[in-house]
Amino acid sequence: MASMTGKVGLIVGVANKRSISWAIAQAAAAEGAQLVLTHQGERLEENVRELAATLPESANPLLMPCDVTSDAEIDAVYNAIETKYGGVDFLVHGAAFADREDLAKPFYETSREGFKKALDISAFSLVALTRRAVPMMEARGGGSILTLSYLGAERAFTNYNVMGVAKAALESSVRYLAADLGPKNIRVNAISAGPIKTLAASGISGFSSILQTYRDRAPLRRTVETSEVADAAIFLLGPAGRGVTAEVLMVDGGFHAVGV
Ligand code: NAD
Ligand code: 0WE
Repeated sequence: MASMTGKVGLIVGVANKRSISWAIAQAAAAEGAQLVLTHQGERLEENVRELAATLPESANPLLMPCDVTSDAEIDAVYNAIETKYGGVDFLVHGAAFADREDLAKPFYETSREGFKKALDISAFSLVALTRRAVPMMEARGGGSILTLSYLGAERAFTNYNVMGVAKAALESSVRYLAADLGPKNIRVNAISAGPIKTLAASGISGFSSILQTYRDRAPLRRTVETSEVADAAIFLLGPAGRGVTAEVLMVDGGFHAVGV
């Protein structure tokens, strides 16, 4: 039987067909999960509606707007989940944002507002989404929470800047949430993915050369695809990952492990 049959998942961070969260949604649906997909504002609603229509019927998707900076929108998502499905079993957090100017100038020039915004959207939102999921997951005997990170949390990459600081906070949040929620059988993990040309990578100056560096140096001598991140996500979200929590799983072709 499919490994996620009867499970309900909330997936935050689908923008278009190239989104890592979309690959995870497709993989979870293929494993029999029912899905709630959120989109950031009306701008992305049509995109996500068209994508949701391509999911297998068993996914029975619910679409909701959710700007993760809004407690009211987050509350509305969980209220709708309670009404339609009675609860949630897993959460995929794939939202990240920093002002573009903060990804183009030296990190020491980051403004207070830019820092706050990047940390709010890219790190605190995991805490805000988890907080509301906990009672429902607990009532169902446990749950699994997954977020997406990047090696810039651990190393200083040119131009990644405040996003690296936000990813460091995100990865630390994974460990603290895992420590809190383990006794409730709720697991919390991250995947640190290698660079992939998604919307969040568009217009990043030098992104092509970052991709090429991974092709040149990663042990697998290539970059990773969203479907490969999704397969690792299914492991962490599903029954095969039942012994794993507080982990940051590198899905980057091994790039993180090598030096010069
Ligand atoms: P993407 O642009 O498809 O996804 C980013 C998502 O964040 C979008 O859906 C966007 O709508 C959402 N978002 C931004 N601000 C938001 C807000 N205020 N409220 C709600 N949603 C908001 O790009 P992606 O590459 O699939 O990114 C998904 C995750 O993967 C991000 O956390 C990113 O940091 C991480 N990641 C990406 C790469 C890469 O190279 N593409 C590598 C490692 C990790
Ligand atoms: O997490 C990311 C990107 C996140 C991101 C992207 C954007 C572009 C558009 C956050 N905020 C914004 N704001 C925008 O206005 N990645 C892991 C991909 C990425 O982004 C980089 C990278 C890599 C890798 C930026 C600089 C250097 C490397």
